[in-house]
Amino acid sequence: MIIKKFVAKDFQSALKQAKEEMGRDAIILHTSKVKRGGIFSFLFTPRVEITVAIDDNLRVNSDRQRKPDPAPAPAAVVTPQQQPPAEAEPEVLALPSEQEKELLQEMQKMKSIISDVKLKMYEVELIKGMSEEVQLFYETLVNNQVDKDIALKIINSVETRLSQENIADNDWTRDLCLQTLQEYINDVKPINTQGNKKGNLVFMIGPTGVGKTTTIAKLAANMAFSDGKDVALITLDTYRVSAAQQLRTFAEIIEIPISVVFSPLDLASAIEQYKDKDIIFVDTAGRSPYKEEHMQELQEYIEIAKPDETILVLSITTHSTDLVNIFQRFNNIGVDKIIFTKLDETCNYGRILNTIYEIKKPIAYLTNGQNVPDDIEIPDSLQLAKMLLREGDAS
Ligand SMILES: Nc1nc2c(ncn2[C@@H]2O[C@H](COP(=O)(O)OP(=O)(O)OP(=O)(O)O)[C@@H](O)[C@H]2O)c(=O)[nH]1
Ligand SMILES: [Mg+2]
Repeated sequence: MIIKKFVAKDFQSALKQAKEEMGRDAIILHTSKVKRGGIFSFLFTPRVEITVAIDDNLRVNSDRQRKPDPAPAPAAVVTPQQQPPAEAEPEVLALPSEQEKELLQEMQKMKSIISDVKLKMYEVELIKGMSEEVQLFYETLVNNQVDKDIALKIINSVETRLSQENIADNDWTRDLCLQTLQEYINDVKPINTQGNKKGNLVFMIGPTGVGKTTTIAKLAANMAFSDGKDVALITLDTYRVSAAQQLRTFAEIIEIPISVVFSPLDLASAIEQYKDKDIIFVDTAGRSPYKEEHMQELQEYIEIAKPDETILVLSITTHSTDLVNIFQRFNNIGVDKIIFTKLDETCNYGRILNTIYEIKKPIAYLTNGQNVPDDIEIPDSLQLAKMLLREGDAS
């Protein structure tokens, strides 16, 4: 950040000097009138002082863009009495870093306010010509926490199709809305249990408490009982005694084998032991995506195991931007599919759309309650679209 003061006879001249010196992106921090001191001060009209700041990076850019200075104007002839006081050299001030930080924060706030206003103007401009039905549809999406820019894209596409087909029918509009929404959320890929391949290895990863272990229990029970598959479990969650015990007790009840693994080497031999099973679920300890050592450890296990599928479990109770951030961290290890859990705890299904729109990964399952094995389903894109229009729920 560079901060300078400019003094001139009036505001316009001071501003002109500042823009020439600092570039067009400079921001005025302060304006004041200054008087010369001394016994003859009454002879001089007050001058204007402006304090101007610019981000160093912006300055470099605007310096590059700036055209060469025009040739100086011929000097006016002045008598000694009219001689203005000598222009002070622009003074470079070093602000204390705390003040600088506050200033930057203020500038960032202003930037975000400006971009909100721009989005609002775009929003108003775009939807004002649309039919009432489509506007209502937009409001429903936004109330359902669909990000405004995504909702605008969707209604724009609905409106274009409506005008192409030239039909102003309410049912038709609704169907077109559902159809358009479905196109955004139609990538659904449950775990592949078809075919004769044995030893299908599925890793379940994700932050703490999102429902990884519960989801594995639901899937293992359904696959063993409803689909007649041969299932085995491996747990890497040895951090809490209760965690491994939770899955071990469950495995004993439904009579499927389980191994508790303490090292990457143990994992390799557990996988070898279960290579003839149809499917092997690996439960991992909830890990903070922001702790490098947690991610490295998980990566080590994944490199050894080379899973067929790595599924990231995300709770829909988490905010959309956090969901995307969490995905990005775990995706450094490699994520194939997503399971969204806890749909029973919110009606703001918009987070599913926001996340999928950003990360572009298939959804494997949705879970909507604590009951094992019932509260899990393969998503149906029409049902999801209806949920986004608040015409249905997750149960
Ligand atoms: N309401 C609701 N609760 C759920 C759902 N899935 C799991 N839970 C609950 O969430 C809590 C945590 O579930 P776990 O399966 O232990 O979560 P986890 O991801 O294995 O947790 P860690 O191993 O500690 O990281 C439990 O109380 C579960 O009953 C769901 O779909 N809806
Ligand atoms: Mg767990």
